[in-house]
Amino acid sequence: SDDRPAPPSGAADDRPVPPARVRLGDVVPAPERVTPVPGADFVLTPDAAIRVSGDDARAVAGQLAALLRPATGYPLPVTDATRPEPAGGITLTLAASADHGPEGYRLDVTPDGVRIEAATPAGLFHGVQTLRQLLPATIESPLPVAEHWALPGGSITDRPRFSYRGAMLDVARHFFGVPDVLRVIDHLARYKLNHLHLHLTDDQGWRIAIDSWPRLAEVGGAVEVGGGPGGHYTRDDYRRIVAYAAERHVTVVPEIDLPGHTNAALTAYGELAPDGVAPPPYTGTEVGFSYVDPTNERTYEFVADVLGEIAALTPGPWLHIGGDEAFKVRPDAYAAFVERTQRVVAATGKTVVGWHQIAPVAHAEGRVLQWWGTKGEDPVTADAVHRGARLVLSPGNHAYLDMKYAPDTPIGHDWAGMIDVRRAYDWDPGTHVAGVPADAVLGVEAPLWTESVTSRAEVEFMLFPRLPAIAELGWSPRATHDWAGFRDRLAGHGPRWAAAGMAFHRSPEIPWP
Ligand code: TNX
Repeated sequence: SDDRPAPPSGAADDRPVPPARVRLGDVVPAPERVTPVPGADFVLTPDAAIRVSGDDARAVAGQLAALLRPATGYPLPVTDATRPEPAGGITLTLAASADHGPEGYRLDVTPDGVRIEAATPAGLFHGVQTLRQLLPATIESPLPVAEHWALPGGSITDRPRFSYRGAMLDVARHFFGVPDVLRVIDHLARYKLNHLHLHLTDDQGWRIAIDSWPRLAEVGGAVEVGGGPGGHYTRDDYRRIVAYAAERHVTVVPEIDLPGHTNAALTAYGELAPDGVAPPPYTGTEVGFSYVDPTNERTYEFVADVLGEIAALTPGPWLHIGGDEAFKVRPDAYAAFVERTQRVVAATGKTVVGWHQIAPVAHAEGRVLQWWGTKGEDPVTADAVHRGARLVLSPGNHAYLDMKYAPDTPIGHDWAGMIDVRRAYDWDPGTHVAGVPADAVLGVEAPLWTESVTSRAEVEFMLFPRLPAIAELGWSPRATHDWAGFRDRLAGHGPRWAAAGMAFHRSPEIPWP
């Protein structure tokens, strides 16, 4: 499709330089402000260096170099910006005085170079993701490509609309090993998402080692939906995940689902079951049948031990206690259990998060409800918000990445309807739930439940292209919201995903090149 001559990379010759192929406004999620300057393109050449000012910028510069080296084949040394250098490189500047907020940045492309400025490493990192999208799609290739590495001239200033932008991976229904999780973190980082919620426990599997209750992972982790071998993370596995996420400015939100969704735990410790008898392992996909006994003091020892260990392993501020679909627990017993568990979380120093089923119970300082409703109103949740709760929005009929795209999608659910890309994109987190003001909305999260999702390729197929739609709702100012524009910008990402070896759904709504 491109008939412009590509000069040999970096060769100095007299031919007119072809313009950049990507437009400055093609970025996903849409930046706050984009000011193109025609004729001011920059071309990355083999002699380019990445210059840093501010010590904490060095790590981000190293990440940028690692992103650009494979496809360009250029050495891209990271050097100090105070040393005189020939023009023609990329400069990353950390300036605490810069007014871009905790995650924002400014990016300037001129014929002399690219400059990114931010007040924080997270801001610089997000600027680097933008820079990456301004290069030709072949930048995603793991092997060197002969390419004209041009970026479009102009300036971008950018910052997020919401502070919480996330995705959830259910590693309980089907287990996904550490490399798969790290790859999902890479995908979040591309689209400036900053939270990974791990659904670590459910009826079909307990996926994290707990020292004080070793059978949870050993016994409860050894199954999954469909009867496969399951698996679990050791403490070191989990530490690797949270460290890898932190390097990419992603906070891990661990979920231990209580008091329901606990069949796997009960298979390991029958003493926690209402009848004191361990049930058989469960490999089906029904919900709502299991629960830990809320009237047994031993249950609260279990809760305190497990949440204490998870809190100690988790650097982020959140601890998610589930709370959904405990259909067999009477409402008063459920409320007492959740209120006590909220206090256990507070004692660990973390802030409690729960599915919006916990809305009716007493408020706990700072608590966050993850709302997965499918209607625009929910008086019980609105009331909890008026009592102080904040919301993360995961509307089932827009943000659930386990829903099918269309009736012929080979995997996925349909209880919340079909979710094509437009449905994922066309809603406003700021006004979605009646009676919930925008300032009570912490952000958005796209959950991927995995009853029918069994491999890394299937995870990617369900995430792409819908995850970027949710990412844009979380990041971009509402004024940029525009389906036609989004569809066109998103189209250019298909070749990027292909070059990166990612699976994705070729949604017919998107004009893929
Ligand atoms: C409901 S959403 C669930 C999950 C299922 C999901 C399937 C929520 C908090 N609970 O247990 O996996 O539906 O879409």
